Order: sequence, then structure tokens, then C-alpha cells
Amino acid sequence: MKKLKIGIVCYPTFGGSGVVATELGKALAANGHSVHFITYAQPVRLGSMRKNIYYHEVRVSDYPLFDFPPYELTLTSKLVDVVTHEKLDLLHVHYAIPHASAAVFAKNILRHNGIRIPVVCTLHGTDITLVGKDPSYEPVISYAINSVDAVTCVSESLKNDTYEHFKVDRDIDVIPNFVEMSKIVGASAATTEMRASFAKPDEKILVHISNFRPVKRVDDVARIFAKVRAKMPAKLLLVGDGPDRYRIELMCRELKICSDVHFLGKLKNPTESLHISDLFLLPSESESFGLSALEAMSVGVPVIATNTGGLPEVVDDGVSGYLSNLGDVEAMANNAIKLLSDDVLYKKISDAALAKANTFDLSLVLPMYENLYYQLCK
Ligand code: GMT
Repeated sequence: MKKLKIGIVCYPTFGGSGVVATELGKALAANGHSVHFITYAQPVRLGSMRKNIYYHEVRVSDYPLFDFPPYELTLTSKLVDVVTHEKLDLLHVHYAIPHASAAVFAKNILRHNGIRIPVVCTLHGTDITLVGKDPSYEPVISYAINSVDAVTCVSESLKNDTYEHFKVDRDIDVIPNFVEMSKIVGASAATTEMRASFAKPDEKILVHISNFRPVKRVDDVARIFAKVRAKMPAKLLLVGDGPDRYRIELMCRELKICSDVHFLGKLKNPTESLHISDLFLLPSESESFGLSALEAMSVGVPVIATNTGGLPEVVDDGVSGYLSNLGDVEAMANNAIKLLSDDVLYKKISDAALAKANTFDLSLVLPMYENLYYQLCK
């Protein structure tokens, strides 16, 4: 099969959509495709120089006339420029706002110039469930979703949400998020040393990774931990940062758990914190997939989460982790305590979590994207 020239547009930040887009681009490049990232900053997970990967910065003008710099227009122009001069075969945009509408605009300009470019849009979650629900965005998002050449969602749940909230009358493919299981290394001497620097041998380590936005319910993480901590020696690692961070610090003071809680900030490689942890907490209000839960499971760390959105597609309740109703801190704490106090049960759930993570291996998901690309580039 001919190798393709693919343009990827994503948010280059720590969010799940940017991580998925970057890891997908790296995997496509490793498979021989040429991958052009078109973003306003170098994607966090891109790391060092790689074969077949190119980067095009979208620089927004700070002309004083603009109270609101027109990012979407700058991105559109950049897409037209890169597709034309790099002779791209396909554009894959991640996150609907504003990437899908910019790509549709660019596609129309390119058609006018005699260039055909198929566009794939992957919906990730908050673009549909949170931001998308703001009615002021609805006409643009519905139009963009209906106008691109293919739309993929990261879970069945998100696909249903898309049909529910937008006027969409087209097929949507579900292509789940993924992990590269072959890249995961087991615990090393360094891991043991790192773990010892956070917890004593008899202490369990619970971890939460997120962007500390209200949708993540980090308050519930602190409340669950306080209940676990009351029953057994334990530490909590909070990885990431965001608007709720200070409120959570205040809450930890109120709950008198500060000495057992470590705020680690945004880590370039959050998997390091998973390697030293026993349990992952994700009590989100909604989660279209829950990539961080999958990353925890990929290193055998069981997940305690809510049964919202796409989480039941990732975690099988009572088999590869535990799911509870939104806000049921008591149930989530009880599940955590049950799991952490029973070594046999813990091993069973940890093994099942690992087995489930294997079903989301990159080797299974990458061909789904490649097949879609080849269909569109025929
Ligand atoms: O979790 C976030 O708030 C970030 C957000 C993003 O778009 O970067 O994550 C969404 O996309 C991830 C990758 O597909 C999913 O695993 C997350 O579940 C989803 N977040 C939500 O739905 C809240």
C-alpha cells in the first residue's frame, strides 16, 4: 500500500485529545507515513526528533485591532498552505471546536483551487458533551460534522451523545482510544526507589490524573481518599493542574489529609506516577472514554470510577475495576478499601485490568484509522 502524507491538527496541550492525536501521529510515522502536525505549539508528547514527522506552527497575529485574535482563520490559512505545498493526501483533525470547522473551510478553499483533500474529524468528548452543548456553537459544529468526509468517536457513548445533541444525519465510526502495550516496561529498581520516596512499605498509593476541571470532580477524589485513609495507611498522588487545584488544596486542609497528599503538577510522563501506584481514582461527572483510566489499567493498576459516559466501555464493573453512580463517594471508598485489603482479589482485578487494556492495544486500533484513510484516499 502507498504510504500517505497526513496532516494532523490537535490541541498540543496535556489533554487526552492531544495525547491521542500525538501518539497516533507517532505510530503512523513509525509505520512509514509522513505526518505533519499543524498546531499552535509543539505537542507535549511529541518529544524529540523523529523520522517522518514534520511540524508547522500556527502563529496567530497579535495585531492591536483584534480584541480576539482570529485563531480559526489563521489555522484555515495554514491548512490551505500546508496541504498545497506539502501535497498532503488527507487531513485528520482532533476535537471539533474549532478544528473541524477550520478544516471544512480550508477544504472548500482548496476545492476552489482545484485540490481535493479528504478530512477526518475525531470527536473526543468535551467538544460534544460540554462545550458543544453551548447552543451558540450548535449550528457550526453540526455543519462541520456533516461536512467532513468521515467522523470518528472514541466510544459508543460519545457517538450517542453526538446524535443526541447535534443535528447530525451521517454515519459515525467508533474507533476507541489506545495504548501501546509493547512500550510498557515493568517495575524497575528506580520504580521501587521512587515508590519508597512517597510511601512507607505498609502504605498504599492512590493516584488521580486530570486537568483539575469541575467535570473531573477532584473533590470526590479527596473525599474518597479521606475515607480510605481513615481505614488504612495510604498516600494520594494528584497529577495535573487546572482551575480546581487551589480549591482542592483548601479541601485537603479541611479534611486534614494534607500530609498524605502530594500535588505533583503536570508531568510530561504521567505513566511514571502509575507505576508506583496501587489504585487509580476517576470519579468524573462524564468521561467520553477515560484515557487516563486505560493508561492505569495498562500497567495493571485497577480503576475506581463512575459509571458515566464511555467508562463502562473501558472498565468492566467488578471484573477489571469498579464503577459507581456519580457522587457516590461512600461506594467508591468502600470498593477501594475492599480491593486494597484483599491481596487475592487485588491480583485478580489487576490481571483483568491488564487483559482488558490489551484489547485496546495500538496494534488493533492503528489499522482502523489506516483503513479509513485508504478508503477516503481511493
Ligand atoms: O479529559 C479532558 O477533559 C480532556 C479531554 C480532551 O479532549 O483533551 O479529554 C477527552 O478526550 C479524551 C481522549 O479521547 C478522553 O479519553 C476523555 O474521556 C475526554 N474527556 C471527557 O470526556 C471529559
